[in-house]
Amino acid sequence: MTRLFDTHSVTPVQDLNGPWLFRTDPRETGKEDGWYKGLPGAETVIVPSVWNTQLDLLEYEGAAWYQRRFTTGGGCLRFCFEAVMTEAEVWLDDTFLGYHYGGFCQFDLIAPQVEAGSHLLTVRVNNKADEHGIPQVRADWYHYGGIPRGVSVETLTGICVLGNQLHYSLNDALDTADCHFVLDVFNAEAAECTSRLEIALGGESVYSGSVTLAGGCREKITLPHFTVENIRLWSAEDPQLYEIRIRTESGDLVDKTGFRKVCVEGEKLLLNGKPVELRGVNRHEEHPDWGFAFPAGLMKRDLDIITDLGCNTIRGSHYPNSQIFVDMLDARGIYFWSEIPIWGCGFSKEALGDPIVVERGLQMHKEMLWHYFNHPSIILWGLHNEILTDTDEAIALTKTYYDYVKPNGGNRPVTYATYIAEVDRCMEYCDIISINAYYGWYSGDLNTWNEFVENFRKRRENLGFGHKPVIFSEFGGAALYGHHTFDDLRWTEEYQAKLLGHCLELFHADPMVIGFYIWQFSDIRTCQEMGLNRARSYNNKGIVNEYRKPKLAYHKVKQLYHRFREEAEALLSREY
Ligand code: ADA
Repeated sequence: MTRLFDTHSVTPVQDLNGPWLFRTDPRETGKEDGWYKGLPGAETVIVPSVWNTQLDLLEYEGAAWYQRRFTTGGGCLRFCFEAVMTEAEVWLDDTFLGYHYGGFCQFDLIAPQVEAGSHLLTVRVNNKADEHGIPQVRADWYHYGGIPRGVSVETLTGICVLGNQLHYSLNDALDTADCHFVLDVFNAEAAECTSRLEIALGGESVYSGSVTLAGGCREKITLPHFTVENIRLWSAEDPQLYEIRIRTESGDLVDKTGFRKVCVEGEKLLLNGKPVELRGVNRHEEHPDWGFAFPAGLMKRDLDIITDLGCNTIRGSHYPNSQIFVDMLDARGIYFWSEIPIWGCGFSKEALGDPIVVERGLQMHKEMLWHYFNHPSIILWGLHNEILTDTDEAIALTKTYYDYVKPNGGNRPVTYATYIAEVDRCMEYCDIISINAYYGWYSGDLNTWNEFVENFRKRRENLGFGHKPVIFSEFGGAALYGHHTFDDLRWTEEYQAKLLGHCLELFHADPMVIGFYIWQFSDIRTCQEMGLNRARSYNNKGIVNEYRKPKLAYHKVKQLYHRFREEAEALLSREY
């Protein structure tokens, strides 16, 4: 697993990144022709990568195969895929190992008894959005296909811990936490096995016991509660992290977490008891040269830019981001909104009611919550984005997701982004109302914004949700990098800066609004289906272009975000 720290020092892990054989399968004959036994006419590519940045495959959507040899000392092997876009079918030699749907979450497949020697690992990938797909065919980003995040294989023996969640609740003084672990445990042996289990948190032993499991059994277990005192709180100003070290007799797992309390109270978002104004950007984990295979070095640079801008938060629009990216946010103290790729306009009413779609989305929420639970930087879970929230189908879907995410999300507020706030019927199922609106771009002008905010304030009261804080989760307009004017013409850098400046001043002055996420950090490639409003087939609403060169709006936002931060600090020092 590609993290900011080593996840194992005992369990043997082999990196499977690097050269793989690759070929497309436009006629989908590969399975029939047994390509998992050997890939005819293949070229060598480097994994992680996506194929839609390759010159000859820029627009290819469909099936493709990846294959590589590796050598093992034998035993029980766990193949870990950090992300495969979008569907993955995996073979080890000619044995089918398993299937995974959904492009942005990690998954693993276990082969219990593998002989020592050389083996063939094959992945058939399909990035063609099907009719029950998440995302749907029409999405405002490019459906890159490939293996954009890392692959590794672990050799497991005896009892192993494959994952963990540290659940906690802090006392009122925020200095003591009542904690317990939930572990994903597995017995790699064919016969029943018992192992000692030791856990240290922040260098202190917090659990010492044993686990017994039947042969080949994998299950989630909940360990007894324990108390941690003298908590070093995680916050944006002082992002204190605790290392988690889990040991069995034959394996280990290392993770990190942080303690902080995030909650909504009386129209405010409180972080460790203090009100926070979210000053953010929406960011796609995307780059024209790399697609979704976003290099970690560039993630760091994006964060340097975003920090320079004065942001304290990022919305991971519109899918779970790489674990290493969220590790960086934990380490730097930047708040994160994490969501799944249920992206608006593509979803008809029928699709929202389609049991396969509902189930796929629920599964994505389960995977996101399981794998990202320990990150202190994640302060908000997003259920979906811009769906038809005025329909019965959307109400049912939102309720299903809220009912799962709220109790299982580690005491975090839950939200979703609506684009029809005037008629939305799902607001019961969120703790914070998040609104996307594009006045001054797709419709209306700057003044429309002021009317809209006033009207929504009344609607919020009338609905009985006057206590729910509001985030403006998207707003903005496109500017072509380098396009300037003397007038307020759309598509110019001047107009974009003016529009964002207007919105930010309006939101910042409004007590109902606790945060704002500009659409968007950088220009991104999008699909042709998005039509003529997407010059260059890019969404050009970035305040930096796709190569991270700043537009005028960048400087405008920077000036405002730094001023807002100073004002917030001055207010806090008076109140606390
Ligand atoms: C929506 C959507 C974004 C983007 C934006 C736009 O709000 O959530 O992904 O498509 O509109 O640029 O129009």
